[in-house]
Amino acid sequence: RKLPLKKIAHKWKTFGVQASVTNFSNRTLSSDVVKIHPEIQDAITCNKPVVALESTIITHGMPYPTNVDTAKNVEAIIRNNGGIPATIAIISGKIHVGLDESKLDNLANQSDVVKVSRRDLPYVISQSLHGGTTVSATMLIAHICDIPIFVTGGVGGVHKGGQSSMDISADLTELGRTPVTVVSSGVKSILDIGRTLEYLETQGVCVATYGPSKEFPAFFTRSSGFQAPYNVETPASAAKMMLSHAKLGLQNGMLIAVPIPSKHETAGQELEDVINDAVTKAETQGITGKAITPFILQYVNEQTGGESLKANVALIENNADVGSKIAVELSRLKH
Ligand code: PSU
Ligand code: MN
Repeated sequence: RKLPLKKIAHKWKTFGVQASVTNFSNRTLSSDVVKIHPEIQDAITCNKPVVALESTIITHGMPYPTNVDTAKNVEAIIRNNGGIPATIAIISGKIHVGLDESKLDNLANQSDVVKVSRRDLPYVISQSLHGGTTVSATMLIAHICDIPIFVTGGVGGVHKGGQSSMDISADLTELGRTPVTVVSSGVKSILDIGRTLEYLETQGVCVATYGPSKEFPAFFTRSSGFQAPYNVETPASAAKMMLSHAKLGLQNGMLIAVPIPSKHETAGQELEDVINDAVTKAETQGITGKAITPFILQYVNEQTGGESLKANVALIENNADVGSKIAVELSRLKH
């Protein structure tokens, strides 16, 4: 079975988006590689407000069962706002777009699962492995399926010392080459936030905070000391930006940074100390590459007695609320 790409292309054409059309008409996806849930397939074809969700957050970002509970809550929040959630993961070498409860449960409780960014896709699929998709892989898959918006907690960035280690998350180059809007709470202070914003500028990524301030959020905290170039105050204004982006046929992504709700903010020197500690521990234990982010997340959660995990859950749920409202507005603008 082939995806009805012609239909999708037609939708975009009526909308004046030539670049996407070219992209899609050249692509044939067999259900061999990608399995799109019928509800989501229908929603995409009808321009309903589909919201993509990543799965590394489930497989490597949070412990069981908080991971699966959060994944389900996030889906419920999106549905409540009139959106259709599309959680993306790899199960036995097949990309699934939309997971039912039992698949979600299995994935969340699975130890044999690869953290999959763009570069890992060919291997994991060919070897029939399970994979939790990071921001980069999820963006790529969302784009292939014509889902323009994607909600998560935090994106990867330039790691501290990245100017010499060259540890720069593939999320940033993905934002530079894949036209999907990512809604996140910025990047954590485990990363070099200033350099991350510089890198995004180089990649031509439009970055806007959500709310009254341009202060770029630092995941657990509402402020990082760095400013985003823009801010959007409503879902409608974020959706308008997405529409302009689509009309221009821009082939890179956008980042909308939503600060954690004030009542869940775990600001403070204590948290900063724990994070710095985690970065040092990772170094002395020789943890490198893709293992660094999960290691630090786990360490910080343990050291804060679960406080950071609570904040993590709260901000993702809030991002799902904001992201689905943007998706609903976008779908309105398209009709
Ligand atoms: N930040 C979080 N939680 C996460 C991640 C980042 O607070 O789970 C995950 C996301 O999937 C992101 C990935 O795309 O880590 C980035 O990993 P790396 O730094 O190895 O590129
Ligand atoms: Mn890395």
